[in-house]
Amino acid sequence: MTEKQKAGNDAMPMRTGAQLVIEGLEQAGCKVLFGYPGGAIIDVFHQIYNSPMKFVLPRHEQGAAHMADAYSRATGEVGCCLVTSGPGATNLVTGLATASMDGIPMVCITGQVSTKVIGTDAFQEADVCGVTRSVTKHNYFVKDVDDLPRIMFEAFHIAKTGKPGPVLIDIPKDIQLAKTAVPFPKAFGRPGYRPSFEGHPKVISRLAGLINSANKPLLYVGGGVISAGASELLAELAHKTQIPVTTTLMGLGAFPETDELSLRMLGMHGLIAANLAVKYCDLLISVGARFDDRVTGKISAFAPHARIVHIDIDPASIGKNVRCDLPLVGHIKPILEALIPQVKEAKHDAWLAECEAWKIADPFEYPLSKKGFIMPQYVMEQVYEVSKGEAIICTDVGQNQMFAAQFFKYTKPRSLLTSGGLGTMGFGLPAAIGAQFGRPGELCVCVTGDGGMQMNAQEIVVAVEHKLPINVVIFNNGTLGNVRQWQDLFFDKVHSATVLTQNNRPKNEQIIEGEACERYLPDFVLLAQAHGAEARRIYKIEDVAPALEEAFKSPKPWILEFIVDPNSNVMPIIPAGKSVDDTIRIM
Ligand SMILES: Cc1ncc(C[n+]2csc(CCOP(=O)(O)OP(=O)(O)O)c2C)c(N)n1
Repeated sequence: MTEKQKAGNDAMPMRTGAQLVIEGLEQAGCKVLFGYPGGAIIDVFHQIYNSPMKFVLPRHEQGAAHMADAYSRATGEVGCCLVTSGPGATNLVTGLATASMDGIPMVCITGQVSTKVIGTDAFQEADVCGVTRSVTKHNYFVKDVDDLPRIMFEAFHIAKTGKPGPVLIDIPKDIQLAKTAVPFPKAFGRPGYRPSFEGHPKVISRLAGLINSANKPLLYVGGGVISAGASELLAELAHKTQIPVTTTLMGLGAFPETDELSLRMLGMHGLIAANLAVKYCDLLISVGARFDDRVTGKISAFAPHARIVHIDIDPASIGKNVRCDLPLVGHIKPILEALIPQVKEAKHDAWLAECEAWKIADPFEYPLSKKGFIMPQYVMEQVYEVSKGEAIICTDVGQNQMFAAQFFKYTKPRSLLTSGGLGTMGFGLPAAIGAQFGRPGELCVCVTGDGGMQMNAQEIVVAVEHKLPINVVIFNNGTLGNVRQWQDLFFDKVHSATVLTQNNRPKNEQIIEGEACERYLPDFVLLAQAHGAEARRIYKIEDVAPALEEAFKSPKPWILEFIVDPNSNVMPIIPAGKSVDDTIRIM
């Protein structure tokens, strides 16, 4: 039976492709749609007008992608966006790559020029499927309107099952105008796509045996635990077996950092205790993490005494970077449900005492500013204190991201939204907006740098338009701090292209003595006010907490620009490709 015959049986009314896009989004449960219009998608936008979905107009398609991505990270639902052909679609690329690297489910719809002019270099034509192939989990080019109901349905299924990721649907204009009576399918019908769900029972039993006989076991937890909704089960496993837990940047919040078993974040800027635990453990159980280079450093020195177990939904990630003694492919939830009854209650007192001693010896710490500046780490500690640890922290990329990871203790999943894999500067502000749409009423804080803030600053107005009470904390250190730090450490202190300003500080304050007076940064307070947001610049340590208190209480969007020590560094650091033995501590 053809699709058209099926349609006849179900007696569906004729609908245009444009109507089907909106219907498909609604049926899939999309509540907030982020997008930007244009000629090749105008027919779909015409249909939005009467839809119950909330539509948000970011001021750049990159903003739309990050908002939809963060909406998904904050809620666990699929993030959706809708843009036009050509530049509208190519502007999505960074957002798609960001979501793809971190396994975030999204459905993005792009308009395309009409099928009859494809390949003629028509106005605003771009090979969007070609361009986005490697940064999406899957993409579709719709050639026949009859296929559209199935494609809309499948896209959501593919985005959120297996290892989640972004799916793109490219729809030519004539297909948006064409009509069909084909109904939406009721079930997914592609036999070739069957991500494994239950882990293999024999492998789960072998893992239980390894856990029961280990002396120095360690749980190494990634963002997969959060996307699987398996945090509670993970805590149950850790508590029953008394296994310490370290998380990746993406895994922060999967296990409470306030728990005695927590060794907090591992890796390049992780807690030394976590990296030492990896070095000395005899069983490393990776749950939903992918052994990326920021975690492993020198691979030959990574967990040298341990059997390595890798639990992941994505078979392609097993053994990709690091040898694996026991692979366990499947959804983390059913795997942990099957594993927990098979493991014995244990104590590991000596091992935990060893870990505790490392924690006490080397906590995350920072020096006081030599010139009396505010330290960015102090601001982050105050964000934690003033919010009482109850906030959704959305970061940019750079030192600010690492300070947010080190000086805020994450206790709940989906409380740190950050671009872990791609490391996308400009993610923080649109992410805070997307997250606030997903979780209205919760305190939402964007932590960013003076460089990253300039990458998507146009989105401030979206927070103003929608009266979102987001708070933006800018660390103004006058440099692209993270790169400047590497230049200081590894490039003879030559600050090539990393200095944004020499002085953003009041002339009458002692702390600027001897500094030049040029400013190549916007005045962030004026910039925020120009967009209609509340804003304030903070120079003094004693003003940090009151400024945060005022902003956090306010129902309006607030931009706080903290003038921080230009020389502050993220410590400790394991230089790229090195091991914990090469850790550099305080500088
Ligand atoms: C889009 C993008 N371009 C370049 C980089 C490389 N990069 C990583 S951190 C960094 C500096 C960030 O500076 P800033 O936003 O001021 O934050 P800070 O490190 O000072 O906290 C740069 C340029 C990146 N991560 N993303």
